[in-house]
Formats: sequence, C-alpha cells, structure tokens
Amino acid sequence: MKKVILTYGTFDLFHTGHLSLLNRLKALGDELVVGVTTDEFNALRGKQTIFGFEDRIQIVRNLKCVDRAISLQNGEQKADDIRSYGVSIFGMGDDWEGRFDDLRVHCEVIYLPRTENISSTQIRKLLEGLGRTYVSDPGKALEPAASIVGPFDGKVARKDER
Ligand code: C2G
Repeated sequence: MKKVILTYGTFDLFHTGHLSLLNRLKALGDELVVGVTTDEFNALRGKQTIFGFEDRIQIVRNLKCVDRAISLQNGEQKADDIRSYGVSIFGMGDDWEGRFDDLRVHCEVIYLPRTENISSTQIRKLLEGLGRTYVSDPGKALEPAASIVGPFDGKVARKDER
C-alpha cells in the first residue's frame, strides 16, 4: 500500500528551509500532500503574507517532491484531510512540536528539525528595510541586511580577490 505524507504551511517567500522540509517529508513515503493556508485563514490568525494564496500554492504545486497541493482553509479540516487522502504520516517542522499531537488518533505525527538561519520573517524584515519608510535613513535600512549576510562573512570573496 502506498504511504501518504501530509503537511501544512503558509510557504510565503518560498525558501530552502521550506524545500528541505518538503524533501525530507517526501523521502519518508510515496506521496506528499501539502496544504497551503488561504489568505482568509491567514487573516483570521493574524498572519500577513507578501504573496497571495494563488502565488504560494502555484510554487508548492510545481515542486518535484509535491504530488498534490490543497488549500488549508481552517483549523478544523485536518482529520478530514487525513481520511480523504489516506494519510499515514503527518509531519511539520519542530517549531510546531506538540501542537499537532491530537492527530495521533488518526495517523503517525512527526516533527522534523527546522533549517536554521532562514525564515520568511527574516526575508520580510529585509524587504521592509529596503522599503520606502527607510529611504531617508539608509543606515537603518541596512541593519536587517547585515544580520542576514552575517553567516556568509568571510566566505564570499570579492571579484578582485578570486
Ligand atoms: N520550516 C522549516 N525551516 C525553516 C522555516 C520553516 O523547516 N527555516 C518549516 C516549518 O516548520 C513548517 C513549514 O516549513 O513546517 C512551513 O513553514 P511556514 O510557511 O512558516 O508555515 P507556518 O506558518 O508555520 O504554517 O496550521 C499550520 C500552519 O499552516 C503552519
């Protein structure tokens, strides 16, 4: 019998942390179903995104590791999704540790380690820094950029140093 994995996420400003999680989940079974939060659901939980639902789900749907992309419209549909898609494993990053344990009555629930040093929030902050608000204060605009490039310090040679 094929093993189906299910996960949910916002997937705004899609990055390698998202990709790594989805690839690791897919490796645990045969088919990966990914639920992407709708804009209405995000509004209800006070989460703002840069990209709207259609853009976010398009990216997820077109990934090699994703077999099916569905919408996550509310917090109540999880048990139905597990049943409808015949899910064996429900998986999330470990920032959600314990938060989906109630689903253990329906299937196995796992939490995988998050990728460090990258997040949509961090990228959003960088974009905000480059926004109009900070045009008058370039020093301030560069603060979030400096925190993001920090880990690469010394690893990127300038053209004339190569
Ligand atoms: N993730 C990760 N490493 C990162 C960032 C995110 O492994 N550096 C994982 C998260 O743990 C999550 C998934 O990628 O499992 C999607 O992350 P988000 O897009 O931030 O989604 P989130 O808002 O956590 O949505 O009802 C549950 C929500 O839909 C979860």
